[in-house]
Formats: sequence, C-alpha cells, structure tokens
Amino acid sequence: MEKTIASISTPLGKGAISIVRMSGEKALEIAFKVFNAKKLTIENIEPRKMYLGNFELEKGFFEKCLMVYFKSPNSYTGEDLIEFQIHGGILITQKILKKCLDEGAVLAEAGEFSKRAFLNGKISLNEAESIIDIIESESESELKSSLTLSKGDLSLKIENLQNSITELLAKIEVTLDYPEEDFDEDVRETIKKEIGDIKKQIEKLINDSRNAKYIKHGINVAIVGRTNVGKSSLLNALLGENKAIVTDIEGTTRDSIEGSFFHNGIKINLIDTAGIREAVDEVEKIGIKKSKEILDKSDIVMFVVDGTKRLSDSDLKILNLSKKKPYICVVNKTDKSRAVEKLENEIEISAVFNKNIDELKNKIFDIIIKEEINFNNIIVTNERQLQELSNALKNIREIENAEAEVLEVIAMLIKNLWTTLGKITGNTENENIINLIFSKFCLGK
Ligand SMILES: Nc1nc2c(ncn2[C@@H]2O[C@H](COP(=O)(O)OP(=O)(O)OP(=O)(O)O)[C@@H](O)[C@H]2O)c(=O)[nH]1
Ligand SMILES: [Mg+2]
Repeated sequence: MEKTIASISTPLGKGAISIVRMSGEKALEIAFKVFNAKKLTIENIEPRKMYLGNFELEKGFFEKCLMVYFKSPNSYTGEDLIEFQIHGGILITQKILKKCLDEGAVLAEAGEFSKRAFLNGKISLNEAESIIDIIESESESELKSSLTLSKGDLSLKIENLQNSITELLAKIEVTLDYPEEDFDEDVRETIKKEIGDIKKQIEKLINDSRNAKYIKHGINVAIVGRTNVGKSSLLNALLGENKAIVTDIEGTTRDSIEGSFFHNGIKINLIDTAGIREAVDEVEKIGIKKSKEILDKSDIVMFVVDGTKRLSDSDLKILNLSKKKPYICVVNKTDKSRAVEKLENEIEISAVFNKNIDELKNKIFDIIIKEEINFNNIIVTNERQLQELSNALKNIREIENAEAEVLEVIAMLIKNLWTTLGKITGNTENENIINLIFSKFCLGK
C-alpha cells in the first residue's frame, strides 16, 4: 500500500490562506482524527464540498479551518485527497501539517503529488515535469517578488528612522542654542527614549530577516564534543536512522557527516563532527581547528558530553568555543548514573534509548524561532544591508555608553548612526540638512 502523504501546498508565509494537502488511502481516516464539523462523518461526507470545522491542534486547542474531500479517482493524484484551507499564520499551518504527520501521514517529497498523478494516469510525464518546474519556479519567484515588494517598505522604514534621528539632532541643537536654560536633563531623557525605540525597531528588522532565512535554508546545527561522547549516536537518534557509524572506539567519525530532518515544518541541518581527542596534543589541535570551522558556519551548537564522566580540559575548551554561538549542552548517556557537573543550558538525554530527543528538537527550534514568523514583515535579504543594520546596533551601543559625555559628543555619535542607516538605502539626500544642523554645533571649534 502506498503511504499517505501530506505537505503544505502553498508557498510558506505568503498570502492570507494556506493549504495543507493529504493524499492516499488513509487521507480521509486521518482527516477525521483531527477535524470535526457538525454532524459530519466519514459515511456522510460528500466529495468536492467545503466543510467549515475545527482542527484539533493539541488536546483541547482548536483552530477553525475548511476541509474539502476529493474521492479517488476524481482527484488531482487519483487517490483519496484532502485539502485543509487555513486562515492562520505560518506556525498554525505547520502545526496542522505536523498533526497530520503525527496521525500517520508522511511528509511528501518535492513533486510527489504530481508523481502520483502521473503514476495513476491522471497526467502525462511531460505534464508532470512541467508542473514540477512551475511549482519550483513559482514558489521561488513568489518568494522573490514578496521580497522585492518589501524592499520598498525597507526604504520607507529606514527613511522614517533617519527622520526621527534628524528630529532628535534638531532638539539637541536647540538645547545647545540656549545653554542658559536647563534643557540638558530633558534632552538626555529624550535621547535615551528615542534611541531605545530605534534600537528595538532595528533589532526587529534583523530578527525577522534571520527567521526568513531559516524558513528558506533551514537551521544549521553543529554537533561537537570529545570522542566517544555519543555525537554520532545523537545524530542518528535525531534523524531516526542509522546514518553515522557508532562504535566504542575513539575517533570513529573521521570526517563530518551531515543529515537533515524537519521539525515544525522547518528544516534542521545537522553536522556531526569528528570528536576531539583527549591529551594527544597535535591531534587535539587539529580536531579543535576543524570543529571551529564547522562551528563558524552553524547557527546553533550542540556541545555533547558523556554524562558518566567529569568534565575534562578538552571538554572545557570545546565548551568555550561553543559559547560563540547560541549553544545547548547535551548531557548524554543519562541512562547510566551521572557524574558530570551541572552545566548551563543543559538537557539530559540518552541517544541510545531515545530519551528527551523530542525535547531537544523543540529546544533547537525555540532558540532560533523565538516568535511567530510573518512574511508580511519587512525582510532584509541582502547580506550587506544586514551588516549595516548590525553596524547601526554598534553605533547605538556607543551612544548608550556615552551617556555621561557632553551633548556634542553624543550628537556626533547619533550622526554616525544616521549615516550608517543611510548606507542601507543609499539615501544621503538629507545629508545637507544634517550637515546644516551639525554646523551649528561647537564641534571642532
Ligand atoms: N549507555 C549509553 N551509551 C551510549 C549512548 N550514546 C552513545 N553511547 C555509546 O558511546 C559509544 C560512542 O558513541 P558514538 O556515537 O560513536 O560517539 P562519537 O561521539 O560519535 O565518537 P567519535 O566519532 O569517536 O568522536 C558507543 O559505544 C555508543 O553505543 C547513550 O545514550 N547511552
Ligand atoms: Mg562519531
């Protein structure tokens, strides 16, 4: 029997409606496990009719959605097919997909619906191929066009930020014009508030943009640690297959091994590294260098330790390296009694006995995807622009650190912030105004 497949059929994050589709013999049965509509039963449901009902996301938690049933052979794939139309955000859509998967469907591979349509004689091979092409190019281009759209928004956003800064500079200027008045305290308060506001907005831009990147490319997770702590066993446990060789011989994994899985609809790319050896100096150095390289490319690090042993010097070295990134300390082998010290951000697991593996998956997801992803947010995809946004945050930190300085110095730092933001859009139109305001400051006199 062919498996029942499911997937999100609309491009992630675009538009107000998204569709989760299921195809296969069990589609209807699975649908009725998760969806209820008044008086609707598996016996009385009519094909091609839309039903409004409740989708049970978790026990007791419902989301309203629409369901349509296409009866085999009169469906796109030729099999029994169910479509859920969802008016929620991306996380809701992912939860609905996950629930279908939990109830027995498997995640469809790219183009698998069309492949089944072809196998069931619904479309020709040519058609299947061109559909797959279109699907691929469409979702790519839709994503791209949504990104272009948001580019206009970005310019506007940056312009607004720059305008707030110009106003702020003007306020400081007034204070300097009337030194006899006691405006100083007031203006310092205003600076603090306004700069705080701007900081929040820039941080949000950076965050939203990172999240968008994760949806497209997945989250890269490095697995690092000493030899024999169970890194490869952990990779296998997370993937649910025996991809990497596991032995009790130190140094089993020579080269890094990669594998991916989906969690809540987001792809998680794992990189299992060769373990770092204890005490063998030269070899240890090479291992550390290699792990460093992999670490640099990852978004999160899982630092794995053998829970039955106390921390060694090598462990501490690797832990220090891991701290460069968001990291999780994975205490493995907790099926045996624990000897290792308490660690920060730790989770106790057993790779061999599959203990806490789902909790670990959730942890990885939660660290990166902190809030609901919304593609209607402004998204910055250009690396250079993202870099300038980080630079703007640096400028802000300098302003915050200069709290005790004279206003002229603070104003100069605020001007730097204005210029950095201008680099994002190339907007230097107002530079003259800024310079005009600035010329009135006593700087350099
Ligand atoms: N009891 C117990 N043993 C484990 C667990 N995880 C791994 N092991 C054992 O630890 C040994 C090393 O496991 P690997 O997964 O190869 O360790 P590694 O960190 O990849 O080792 P290298 O590739 O050599 O760096 C094997 O004998 C595993 O069976 C666990 O959760 N509990
Ligand atoms: Mg290994």
